Amino acid sequence: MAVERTYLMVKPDGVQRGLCGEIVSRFEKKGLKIVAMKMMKISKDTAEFHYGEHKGKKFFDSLISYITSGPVLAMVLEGDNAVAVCRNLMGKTNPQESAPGTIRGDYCMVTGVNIIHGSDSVESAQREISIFFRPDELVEYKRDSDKWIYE
Ligand code: D4T
Repeated sequence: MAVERTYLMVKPDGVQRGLCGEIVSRFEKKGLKIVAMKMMKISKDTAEFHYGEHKGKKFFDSLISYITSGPVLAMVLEGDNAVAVCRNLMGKTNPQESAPGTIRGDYCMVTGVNIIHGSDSVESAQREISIFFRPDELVEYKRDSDKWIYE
């Protein structure tokens, strides 16, 4: 097993549309373990740092105003190969290319308002978790159902 942690965030459109429960439920039902979760409003500085790799691109300003436009639901999920598993559950960045059955495939229409963020590598996950959570907010616990989820 390659147990990983990944950073997921229901974006402001998902919160406003009342889809937090539905989205969290999909990850839970799949078998991912919730290690941390909180509602927060992201400051402009933090948003620009988080999305630093996109600075200078034409969509950067609208991306920052969108992600800071309302509260987000931030979470850390853990599981075998969690980064890739969560990206698969989310679907492609462009919701019109996301497969039905994925979160973006089922719940949104355009890239600029695409409902959820998820880390794209283990390195990004470590960076993003440290931006949004203090170490003491990550909860260590044994989950009894793991023996029914993993061989
Ligand atoms: P995030 O980071 O939000 O999970 O999205 P992805 O990992 O799936 O995609 P990304 O980093 O390439 O893009 C980050 C963010 O920018 C928005 N975006 C992206 C946009 O508004 N227009 C665009 O052309 C692209 C490529 C959507 C997600």
